[in-house]
Amino acid sequence: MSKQAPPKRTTRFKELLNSPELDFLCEAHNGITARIAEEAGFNAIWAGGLCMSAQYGVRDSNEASWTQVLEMLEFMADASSVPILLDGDTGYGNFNNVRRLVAKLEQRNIAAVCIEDKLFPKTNSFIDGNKQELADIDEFCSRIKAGKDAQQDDDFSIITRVEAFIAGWGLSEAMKRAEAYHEAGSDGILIHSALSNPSEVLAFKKEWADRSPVVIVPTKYYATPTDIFREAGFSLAIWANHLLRAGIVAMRECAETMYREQSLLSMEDRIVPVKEIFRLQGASELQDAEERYLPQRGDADRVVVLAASRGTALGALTEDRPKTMVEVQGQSLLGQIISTYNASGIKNIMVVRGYKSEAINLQSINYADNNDYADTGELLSLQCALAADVDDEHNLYISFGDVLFKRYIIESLAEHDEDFVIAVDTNWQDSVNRGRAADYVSCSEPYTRHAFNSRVLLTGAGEELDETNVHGEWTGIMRVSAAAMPRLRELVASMASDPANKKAKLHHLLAALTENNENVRVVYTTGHWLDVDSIDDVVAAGNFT
Ligand code: SPV
Ligand code: MG
Repeated sequence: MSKQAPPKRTTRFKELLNSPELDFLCEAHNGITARIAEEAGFNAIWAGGLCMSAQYGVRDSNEASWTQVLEMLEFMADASSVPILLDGDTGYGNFNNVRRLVAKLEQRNIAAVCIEDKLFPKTNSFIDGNKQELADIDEFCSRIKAGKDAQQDDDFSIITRVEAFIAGWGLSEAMKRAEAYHEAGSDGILIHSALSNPSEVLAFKKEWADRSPVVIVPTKYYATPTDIFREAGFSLAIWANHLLRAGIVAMRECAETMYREQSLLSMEDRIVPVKEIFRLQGASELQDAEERYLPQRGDADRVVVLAASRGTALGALTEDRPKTMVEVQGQSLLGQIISTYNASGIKNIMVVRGYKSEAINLQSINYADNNDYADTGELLSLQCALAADVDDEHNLYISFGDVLFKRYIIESLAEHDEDFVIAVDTNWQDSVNRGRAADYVSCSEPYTRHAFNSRVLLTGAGEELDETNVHGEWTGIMRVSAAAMPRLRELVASMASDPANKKAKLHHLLAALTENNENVRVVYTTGHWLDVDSIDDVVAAGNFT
């Protein structure tokens, strides 16, 4: 079924104007106030000249050009979906200016315009109103006719504003003018008054009866009960400047408080959070669109770096800091690991701390603490991270805090969009020759040139694998797809619940994955990484560039 488009804004405004019920327009003067007015429930917006000029910091005397007004209207129409009635002042000139104005308003999705029977440049009605000169009736009628002739959309409305009372004239002048404007094609009369009671507008409405809809702006006679307007049969009441006036109170109080207190503290609970600004701007729509349209890059990936252990073999170097904070070439191992991930576009990093956790204090990364680090192994540290902030919506890289590697390794893992991918060094004999503990692995195929193209899978892992079965040494770097995260989480939890696994290492996890029939894809590399286990390794790390 095709979605039915809502009626046009021009049509909705015309209906509001012509309906027998009293309806209300709220002032707005920019995009965000238009949205606030609409969210409050108003069915239409008054783009008032007073407030639009004030938000530009100028007077309501046509100091802002009409194209500057138009520019702001475009933002208001984009930020809202209700009809907007522009306060078009005098029409910014003669008949010719009005017809161009109407054409431009239609292009900007503005539903209606109100023009007042004064001369350009106008002055606000509440500044020496009775000194203001009214337009010649015939000349003003030519503005109305030209505007009506210019409109392309039959439902666009032109309201004409009678300023006779403002300028000190009586009811008969107001009636004479309203009659002429009605005759010229006006869709409704806005009868304005500067009195603090509604006597003028009520007298006019009584005399005018229902010849056409009548609109009022009760700024000065604000104390009049709304039912009086309703009973008199007015069509629309405009609350013409109240968002701006409310904003001035709030902004002034905020500015004065911050200035006086030289602190933000006491204001924070009295203002909206920044995320409310984002909501009003529609930020979430952009985030959704980014997911739809932008290629999903590494910034959607996350990293857990396991760095809870001390690294006793490094002796005095780790007396006051864990191994991961030992500096090589002026930067800690952890700092170098983070830089490598960052260089691949991955910035969402969590470090699991344990020994001397306070010494790991790098900025802009998340932390999980394994307080039982002395009695637990890598598997339980990983579980700490999974229980903390690591979600199941991103791919996850797992790294050790003492393994340096080249960006190339991350990128080669990222090329394989399988659930589990590990980087395996073909040069495993080196560790055997040096008699060091290493995470040996056996694979479905040994490394050959041919294996470069085939899908090699992990078949076993451990420190004690039979040499005849060994095909490589795991670098400690692993990538888990977002889809596989719930399975990883479940496996880690079930292993961790067995007290026998308290000190389990990640090669135990690799072995368990294969036993669970998970396909763990092996990417063979040669070199490009360094496991810092001894003082010699620290020296070697100094040459690792
Ligand atoms: C406006 O809001 O700009 C108006 C109404 O024209 S008044 O300020 O009362 O003239
Ligand atoms: Mg105005």
